[in-house]
Amino acid sequence: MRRAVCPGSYDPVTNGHLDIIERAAKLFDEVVVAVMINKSKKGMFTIDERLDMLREITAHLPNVRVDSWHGLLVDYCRQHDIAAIAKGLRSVSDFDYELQMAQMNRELSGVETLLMSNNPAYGFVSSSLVKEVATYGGDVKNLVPDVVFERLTAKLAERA
Ligand code: COD
Repeated sequence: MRRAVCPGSYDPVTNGHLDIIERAAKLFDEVVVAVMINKSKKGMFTIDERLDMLREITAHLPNVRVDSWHGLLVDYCRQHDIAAIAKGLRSVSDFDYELQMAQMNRELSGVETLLMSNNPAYGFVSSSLVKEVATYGGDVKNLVPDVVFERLTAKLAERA
């Protein structure tokens, strides 16, 4: 079975992420969307909230499952017999960092990285910009799945 992982912080998942997940699901028999836990980075959404949103928006993809992991991505790949990491590339600055991580992960474990060109419609979309724009009252409805928009709106209302 050909398995891939789509790793990320997903704080929160955006339409750009979803596009990459859907495309990876067409290429591999099984895709795991892995929320990588970084304890030194306090996110807006808890890990459970991120997982819930990811489960909801990938419910239409039968070969996609959602998980979380604390530690090295390559250790997750080893434990789950995953041979490839699938990611999206938005820009040259993404490329520099993604290439470095791809080479490190290959050196550590032999796991290959597939870098997919992003959908230009979402080239400017990142979780951090979505949060910043929404925090100051900007409209991000078209940039995130509906469930994320609802949760983001509720979270910001709670904080106000
Ligand atoms: N369009 C297309 N792709 C996108 C878009 C978009 N609009 N936005 C994001 N993406 C893709 C990018 O490929 C990105 O890599 C991925 O989605 C996840 O994005 P984020 O922002 O949710 O997550 P990041 O960038 O914080 O994730 C970094 C990781 C958590 C993947 C990385 O730090 C990691 O692997 N950490 C685990 C610890 C580890 O193994 N470290 C050593 C690495 S060599």
